[in-house]
Amino acid sequence: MRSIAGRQRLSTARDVLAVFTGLATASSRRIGVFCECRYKSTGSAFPGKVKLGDKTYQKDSWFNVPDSIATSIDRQLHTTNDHPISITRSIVESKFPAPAFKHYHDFFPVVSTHENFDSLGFPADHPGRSKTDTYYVNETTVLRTHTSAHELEIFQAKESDGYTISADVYRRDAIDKTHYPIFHQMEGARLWDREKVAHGDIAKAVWEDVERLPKHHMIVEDPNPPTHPERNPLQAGHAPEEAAAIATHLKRSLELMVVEIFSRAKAAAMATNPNYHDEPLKVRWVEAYFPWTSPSWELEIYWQDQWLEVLGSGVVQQELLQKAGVPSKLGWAFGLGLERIAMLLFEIPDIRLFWSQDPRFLSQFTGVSDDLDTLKRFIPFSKYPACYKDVAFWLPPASSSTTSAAGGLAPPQAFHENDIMEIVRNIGGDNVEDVQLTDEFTHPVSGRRSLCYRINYRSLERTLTNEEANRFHERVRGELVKKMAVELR
Ligand code: FA5
Ligand code: MG
Repeated sequence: MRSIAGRQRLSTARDVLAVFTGLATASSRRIGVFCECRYKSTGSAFPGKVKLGDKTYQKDSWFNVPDSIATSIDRQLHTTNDHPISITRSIVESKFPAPAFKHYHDFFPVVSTHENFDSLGFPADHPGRSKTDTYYVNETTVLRTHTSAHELEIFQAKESDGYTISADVYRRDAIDKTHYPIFHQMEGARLWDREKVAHGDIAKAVWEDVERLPKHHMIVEDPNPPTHPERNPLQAGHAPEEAAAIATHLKRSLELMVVEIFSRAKAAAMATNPNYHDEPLKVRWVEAYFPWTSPSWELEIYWQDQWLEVLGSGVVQQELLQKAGVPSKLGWAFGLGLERIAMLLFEIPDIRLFWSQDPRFLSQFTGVSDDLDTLKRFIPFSKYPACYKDVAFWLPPASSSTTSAAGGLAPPQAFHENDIMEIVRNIGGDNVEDVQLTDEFTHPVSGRRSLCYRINYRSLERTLTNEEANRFHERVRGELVKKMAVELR
């Protein structure tokens, strides 16, 4: 496991990949080096230009955006009428109402490394910057990996006390039912100005706003102290009662959002089954770390037998607000995964479904954008058979250490599991449900490592024949040899 050094615990092994844990390690630096020299994307070859949306960019040797990603930029699911991502966005936005909150939807996904990383205080060697985790257009231009890329400019614009931004974001990531290389986030923030609140008393002003928020009866596990000197420090310049008030406002606001989602989910379930009996909700706050917030937390919800992380959040670093030219303001920010919330709301079992153009999927949401009260739970149209195929290989001697979604570490030329994920995605597309490491082994004499991955080929829309799955699998095996120099076993 990549060391998380007590800063953050992770709900699922996959979330260890979360690139924003802020813990740069020696290994992660090496991952970047490995990828630069060893891994080539299947996107159009460098040099030249690439068209993304309606803009054209100069590529360089950093370019690693596959065609399947480039061509999905135009989809904009978060603003597509009657799409479950857009419906979920509207419901979440309704809990952050105007005039305190302004809602932004149309920030373009190609941003500078300064916006995505530097402006937020990501260290130069942060793993999130590596080509194994991020899609680069060129050395200084990326597909944003999170909506926080726009925090600085919105704070600078000073258009409102609070805002939400919803947008498509891009990450090279694991393949499973809750991770997808394009997904949608909603960022939110709320600031208070020392120069505008009565007597400069931020804590009092925030507590008054907390009192104005509705109460709820959801049970939330939150054993965390408001701040912790090592794990979740109070910022210099913040009084403990200010941080505590801001944290309470942040957590209550987000809990009310969760209550809204689950009330709507329950109403939808009862509309089809009046005897529907829901399980008690399990929700918890856990300490986290982001370079631009402190203290920080993530919110997790127990779903389908595991803790699902739905958002990251915290008290905004004063340094960021100073950079934005608003040093007298203090407040909170969060970023949530809209797919994860939509999966809870509609009971959508697999994240790939959001990209489906199948009328059996899309027609289930017709009319809901105009009347959210007509929302119904998703009814799966079919479950087609799984087709499991294994691929086992020796890593090349120089990269017999791995680093992976689940951590792991890495002398020179480690390979990264995300490179495998991308090869599989580029070949199998949405016909791949899941890719899991099932076995690993180090030869006692040679020290070489062998890995075995199990790929589940399963379409959401039809039964794949064994021949089709075999064809995908043969190509995957070939590309692993060609691009990663593995020796198949
Ligand atoms: C962030 O992206 C931070 N920008 C959130 C933040 C904003 C923190 C503002 C503080 C202040 P994280 O990497 O944990 O954090 O992602 C946020 C959420 O995006 C996750 O909780 C999860 O719900 C969702 N998410 C992350 N990766 C994926 C993925 N591959 N597929 C679908 N959803 C994902
Ligand atoms: Mg996270």
